[in-house]
Amino acid sequence: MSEEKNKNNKPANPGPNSNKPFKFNMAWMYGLIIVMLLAVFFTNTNSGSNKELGWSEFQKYAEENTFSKMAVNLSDRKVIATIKPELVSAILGASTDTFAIKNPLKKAGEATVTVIIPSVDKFTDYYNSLVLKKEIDATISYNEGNSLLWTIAIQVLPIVIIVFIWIFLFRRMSGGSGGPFGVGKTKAQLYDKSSTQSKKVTFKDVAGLSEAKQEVEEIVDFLKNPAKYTDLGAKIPKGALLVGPPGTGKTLLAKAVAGEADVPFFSLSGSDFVEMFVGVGASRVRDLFRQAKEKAPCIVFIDEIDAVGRARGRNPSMGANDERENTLNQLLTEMDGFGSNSGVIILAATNRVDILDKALLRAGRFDRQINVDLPELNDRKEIFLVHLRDIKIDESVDTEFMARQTPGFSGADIANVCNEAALIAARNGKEFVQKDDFMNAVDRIVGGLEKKSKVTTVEERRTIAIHEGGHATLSWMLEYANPLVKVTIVPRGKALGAAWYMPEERQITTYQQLQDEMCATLGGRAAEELVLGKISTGAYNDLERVTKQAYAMVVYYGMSNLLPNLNYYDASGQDWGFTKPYSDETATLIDSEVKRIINEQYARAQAILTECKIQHMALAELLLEKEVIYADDLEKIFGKRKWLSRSQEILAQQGLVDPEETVAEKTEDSGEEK
Ligand code: NHX
Ligand code: ZN
Repeated sequence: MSEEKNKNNKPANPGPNSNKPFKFNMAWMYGLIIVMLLAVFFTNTNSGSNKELGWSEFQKYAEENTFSKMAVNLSDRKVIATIKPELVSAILGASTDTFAIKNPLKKAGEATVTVIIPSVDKFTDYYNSLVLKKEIDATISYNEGNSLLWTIAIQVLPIVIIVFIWIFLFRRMSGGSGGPFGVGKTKAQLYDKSSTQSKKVTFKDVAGLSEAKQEVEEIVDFLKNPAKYTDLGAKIPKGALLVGPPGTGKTLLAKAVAGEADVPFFSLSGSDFVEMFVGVGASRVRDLFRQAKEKAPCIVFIDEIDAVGRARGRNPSMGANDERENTLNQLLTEMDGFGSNSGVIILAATNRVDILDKALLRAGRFDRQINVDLPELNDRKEIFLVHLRDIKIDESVDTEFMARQTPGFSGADIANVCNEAALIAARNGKEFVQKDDFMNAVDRIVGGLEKKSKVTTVEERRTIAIHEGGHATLSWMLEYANPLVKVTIVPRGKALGAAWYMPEERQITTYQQLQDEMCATLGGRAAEELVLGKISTGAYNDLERVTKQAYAMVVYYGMSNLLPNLNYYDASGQDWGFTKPYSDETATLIDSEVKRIINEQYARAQAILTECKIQHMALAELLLEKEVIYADDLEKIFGKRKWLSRSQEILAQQGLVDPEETVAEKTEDSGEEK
């Protein structure tokens, strides 16, 4: 299949094998299989449709003068007797004609039976006595029994054929660049002017990513007028690495480069190099670069390059990744191998630069890294505008507001939100997609499907309300905790209830912020213990998050007093296995520090909850009654927040809390929404 594609792409360059007279391909394979099947079929029918008779049964027939010929097979004590045509149906129970059809190798009107005889001598005696006694007119013939030879041949032939094919495949694999069925050919997809690409992507289709776009525009300029750079003695870069989390538009950016530069564009994924055969990956790399050089100037885009580019193992005895390492070595050589002015620019995308082999990143290979980050507020607004182009919306939809509601969303997530909102609106039979469809879509994507019908007992509901009330109380009382948006005890996805926060979009986090966040996360479990005196399994997700955070604080951020300013991050992306970068004593210390941090925050959570017991219980009651409550309901219970400053400011700024608005109005509002 891939062979055909390649041919379509480059009719000027037939493969290296096409001028050989004998071309091994699928047709040959099918031919061989059919021949073998036929052989098996005929050998089977030959013996299968012959009736086999027992010795005494045969004697009975022979004495009735049934046979016209008897052929004695000397080697395997067998006689093949030909029945007189007029008696066939009596013995075989079928007319000669149908028998002849069944066995096309036999002449019409000729039917045989086979019999195993005690021995050739005995049979000869018996025949002679029959000829003497009764008047039978069967002729007898002896043959050397080529049937034995034939059987051997049948048994040996397939093996010979298999060996033949095996040798053939091996020769092709080690020798030519093709390999059997094009295994060693690159799987790269080529897009160029001739290929009927439905829609060309340009920079206009890429929303946000202004810095990355700028970098990439330079590459386009290299391709369009290389002379401008080479005249000054500059070398054209060989490759650029697009780095960023999934869904941020790395592939889109690469496509836009190709669209703008108007040059051929090879697109493939790092995993396309990987195959179970030895040497195939390297061979594919070679083939890719050969094709690219023919098409130069052009762009080669390798998506998910970490599949091949992962750092080579440190202990060679492992040997498990040999094949991938060969592929990587070939890639490294090829990138160095072609002159820098050959006009092949390699773009690669990955979300994990830290695990890539350092040799790949050195200057002369991927000499520039372009960061494609998660979109910030203004970028998200632009992305929303792009995706809303095809959606019928009414004036209630405010992109500014939605961009604020979706911190941490990638471009792909936003596309998903828009689509989901349209689906929700359509489900409700609306003519236009409205603001609350978008809000529901965001909730849906963050939290999963709402499950109003989930059966919960009264007691469970009380536990859930107290748990969520604990989170809410703490995040209200803690200065640096994320501002609360709403609290709900309606099950959604895996969760039975949730407190929704609006995370600040900050670049760095302080120790105090981490502490307060952990304290608020532990608030659910602490509330259960304080109020109910029983704890439940439900908090495991909270505990998991807190434990990971505390571990990161100790091991990555150097934030513990006993292990200050230390970082044990391992960049290779492999598990430490037996070789942790710290001693056993340090491991014990890490464990105890993690425990200490969590215990401190848990105690703090309990202290605050005891202090605010009245408000907490009021909150739980309100939750049980209304199921969903918003930030301003909390304000009614707690009064104005002590540190309005930070969090409330953000909420007001994001339009979630309007300080002017009266409480009564807002309550109506939220009642409407649910
Ligand atoms: C269970 N679910 O697994 C039941 C059905 C303690 C009132 N047996 O902490 O819903 O126990 O503050 C993402 C988000 C699993 C993934 C939440 C995976 C929750 C959630 C377990 C509330 N809110 N726990 C919480 C909860 C549960 C769970 C999750 C997840 C509960 C708690 C889930
Ligand atoms: Zn919780």
